[in-house]
Amino acid sequence: MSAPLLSRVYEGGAGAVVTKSVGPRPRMGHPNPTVVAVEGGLLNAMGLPNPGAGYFTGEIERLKEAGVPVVGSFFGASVEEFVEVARTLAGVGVDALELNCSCPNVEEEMGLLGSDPANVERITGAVKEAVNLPVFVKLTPNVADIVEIARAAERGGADAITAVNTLKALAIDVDLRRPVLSNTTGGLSGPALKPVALRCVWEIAECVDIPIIGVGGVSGWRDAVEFLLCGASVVEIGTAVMTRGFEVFREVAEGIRGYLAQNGFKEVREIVGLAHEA
Ligand code: RRO
Repeated sequence: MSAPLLSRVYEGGAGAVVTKSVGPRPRMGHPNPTVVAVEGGLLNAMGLPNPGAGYFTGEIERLKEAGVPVVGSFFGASVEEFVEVARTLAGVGVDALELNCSCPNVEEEMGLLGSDPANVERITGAVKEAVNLPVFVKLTPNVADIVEIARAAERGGADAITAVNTLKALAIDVDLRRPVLSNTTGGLSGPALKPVALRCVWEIAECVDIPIIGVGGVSGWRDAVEFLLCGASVVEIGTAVMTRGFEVFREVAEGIRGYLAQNGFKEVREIVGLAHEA
């Protein structure tokens, strides 16, 4: 997303914006079709298209000039690449970094770095050492035990866990008798992902002490409150921007405020994790 689009997210009521993930070099991404609507959400196999961190810095500078809090999402294929991109983004003043080791659409090229706890700990540790910024580690739900990965990120020094990236999935075209996406599989986002994401946040909240950023199928304030009650301190919204427009951020923020007031709470933090209490 470009600076003008991300500015509209901020003007729509978001507290901060998260960029599309950038890597060390420009990438075309996968050939079309890369996105398809499915029941309950979207399947994407974008394949990490991005202009490269060097080019993207201009977009971040424009956002910072406009006073927008920016979380720079980034990826690499090795520890060295993660560190290189983190340094580049830190150099142009992002407020925090989201370390994306969980894209489901580039496994053949990069493997799924985020499904190996040792990798996650090593990459997180190296990035934390290289930059003086909060680092959020975004996890994949495509693992048997997400808690093991969350613990590894915490050991590596992560300041928060972002849970979760998309769920690996497939759509078939019955007329073509082929998978719809050129990449065959894609990542499922939107309402269909929400129960999986909530379960992940729930499990992580029981086992780690750092804050959790909930993401996956938030399209209204009730969804956001569900994530907060499960243990998330903040939520991110992605797919709902396509269905609800940029106003979704203000609607969700106002809805949370209304829920707190009606139920006698003053601050969001009072309801974080409340569903775990007996
Ligand atoms: O670009 C993508 O294919 C992509 C990424 Br980087 C990601 O983190 N999650 C996703 O569903 N798609």
